[in-house]
Amino acid sequence: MLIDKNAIASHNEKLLPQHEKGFAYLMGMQPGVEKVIRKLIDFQVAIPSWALGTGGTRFGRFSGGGEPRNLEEKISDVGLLHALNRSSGAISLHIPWDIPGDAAKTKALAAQYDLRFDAVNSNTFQDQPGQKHSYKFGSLQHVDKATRKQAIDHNIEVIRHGIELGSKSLTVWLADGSCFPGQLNFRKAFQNTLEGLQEIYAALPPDWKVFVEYKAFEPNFYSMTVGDWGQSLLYANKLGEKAYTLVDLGHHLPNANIQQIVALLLNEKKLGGFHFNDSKYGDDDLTVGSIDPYQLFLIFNELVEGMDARNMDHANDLGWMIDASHNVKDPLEDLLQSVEAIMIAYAQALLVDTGSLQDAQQNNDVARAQEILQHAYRTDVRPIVAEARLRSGAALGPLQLFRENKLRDALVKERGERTVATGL
Ligand code: LRH
Ligand code: MN
Ligand code: MN
Repeated sequence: MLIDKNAIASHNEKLLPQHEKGFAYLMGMQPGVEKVIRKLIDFQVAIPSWALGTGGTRFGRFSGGGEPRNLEEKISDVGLLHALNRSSGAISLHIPWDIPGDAAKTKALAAQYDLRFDAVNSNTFQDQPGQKHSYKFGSLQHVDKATRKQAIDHNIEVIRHGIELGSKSLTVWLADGSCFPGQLNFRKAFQNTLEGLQEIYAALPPDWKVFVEYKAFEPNFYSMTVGDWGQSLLYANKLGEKAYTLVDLGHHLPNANIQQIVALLLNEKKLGGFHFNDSKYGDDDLTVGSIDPYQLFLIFNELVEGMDARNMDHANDLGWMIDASHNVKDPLEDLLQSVEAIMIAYAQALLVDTGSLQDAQQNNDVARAQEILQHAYRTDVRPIVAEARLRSGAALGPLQLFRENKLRDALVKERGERTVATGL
């Protein structure tokens, strides 16, 4: 491990006087802070194994140094993040980008860093070397039965890996769709996809969930076979109670009201989980909260309100994951920023005066409703988030500590200048 408890303790000691001032001020201003801290400590966000290296676009990729060269090193990177913030206690694998050779050993290694395995992800959007049938024209939707079967078998294989690692969910994202009018019979594509998903569903262990992730466009630009939350919900409803919709924040058309989608899916008991990121144009996969932190807060506001109304456990009843790509930033720094942004939005949502908001809504007092929401949003909750970290043994300033202790330099020294992690 690149960072030990002593390094974290001496970093915290240095920052403590300043932190205590900010925290004491907030405690004096805001009721209910202790409850928020307890919830923040429990809340964990999974890190995707494919986001630990530099991402690229189709125009280029500019790798940084010290990227993890294999799954063991990826686990070690997530372990480092978790040691710094104690909020990244899970890793999500994309198969076959990351295949555990020896599952028991991989699981034991993760446990050393206090990590568990979150959802496993299948990949039928790329052809792999030696693969018999191509996914050029789709996978589960394909006109050819043998290609569909290959995609189904792959998903079942991914479930098998997940079982060995202790995962409890499979995320299926399909690139299936069409690029031109006339290319596809929409009804047949839907039916084939549904039948494929049904076979995959039948292979799920009883305590597992399957998340059907939707996306409006890319790589197909005319139609996507799971293109929006309505289509995903159709599949999930037809599949059964272990099937849920997964919301990736970047997968909507511009200006979509994601918070309303979240509220309604929760109400239908069909919201499974999240892929957090931010975007300005499309599936930009930018740092969470970097473009529209207010939307992120409004999403969390719906989550907290809806989950509380259903007596759901915030930390465990939904799958929380980041799905981002880092083209110009250090991936580990970017991930620390994303987790921090999630914690801030969650803390702000927990501070919303729900009783007063309901009262304002009931009385059509629109201005007051806005004031109530924005009071929470404009509260600087960073000392609360930092206090939660302090109490769980993490760093008061994870990013600052990462830089001060030159942890990237240490990784470069260990792994080399030119390493390229698998992923997008
Ligand atoms: C598709 C997606 C999906 C994939 C990941 C690599 O855009 O969001 O979740 O599995 O990116
Ligand atoms: Mn995603
Ligand atoms: Mn995406």
